Amino acid sequence: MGKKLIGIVADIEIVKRDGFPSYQRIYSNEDYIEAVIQCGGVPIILPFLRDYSTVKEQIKLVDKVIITGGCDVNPLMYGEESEILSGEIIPERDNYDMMVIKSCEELKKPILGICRGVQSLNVAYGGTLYQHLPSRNEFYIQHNQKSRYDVGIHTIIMEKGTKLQQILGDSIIVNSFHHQAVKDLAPGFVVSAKSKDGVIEGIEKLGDVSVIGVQWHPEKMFLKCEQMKMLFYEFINNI
Ligand SMILES: [Mn+2]
Repeated sequence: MGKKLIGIVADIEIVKRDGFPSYQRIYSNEDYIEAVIQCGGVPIILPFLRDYSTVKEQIKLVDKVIITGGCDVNPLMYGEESEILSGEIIPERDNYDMMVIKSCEELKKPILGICRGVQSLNVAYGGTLYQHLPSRNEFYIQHNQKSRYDVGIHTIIMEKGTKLQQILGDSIIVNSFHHQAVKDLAPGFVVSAKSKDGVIEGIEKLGDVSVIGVQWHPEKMFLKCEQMKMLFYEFINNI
């Protein structure tokens, strides 16, 4: 068995520096790539495509897909208007994420959704999001952390019997760089982790093909945290 090919959804950067102002670049953060390499996979960056049949051909080339972090999912996609404190949306990324998820469903390819990735998964399968956690009094924990990216800031508790609990154990300290989160869970999914203020931090799809979403950024912690490394290792090699 050769190494698994892991598609990593790219993101778009609009250049603000001098040289080529407003020039658009497709890129991936290096930590996603490094996590895949160090956990035994072969990373392949997936640029946005606009046409579903082409996306499906693209996804046929990889074994599994990581849907990465990024800007907010367009609230119109779950039936809401953008609230004042909702963030930037990039329609090309929304369209692409949805087509990747549909392709993976049809081709039975596993997905690991990270941060925005878990939100895309939930919306793609019919769930909704909180548009801005600090607007709700019940969410008192710092989910958009002020500390360095590899610093764990809050606890999450795993639900018994979930894949996430098998990999990570009963609880773990995670970093947190999000102001949105899963609100109404998509049909066909279970919650696999929550923070102590009740924010959904992990979800997974019922069924044979592993579709797992996490709200934190394991790729920014895997060098220092063995459990985060195990999450990538198990996703790439075993589930
Ligand atoms: Mn969090």
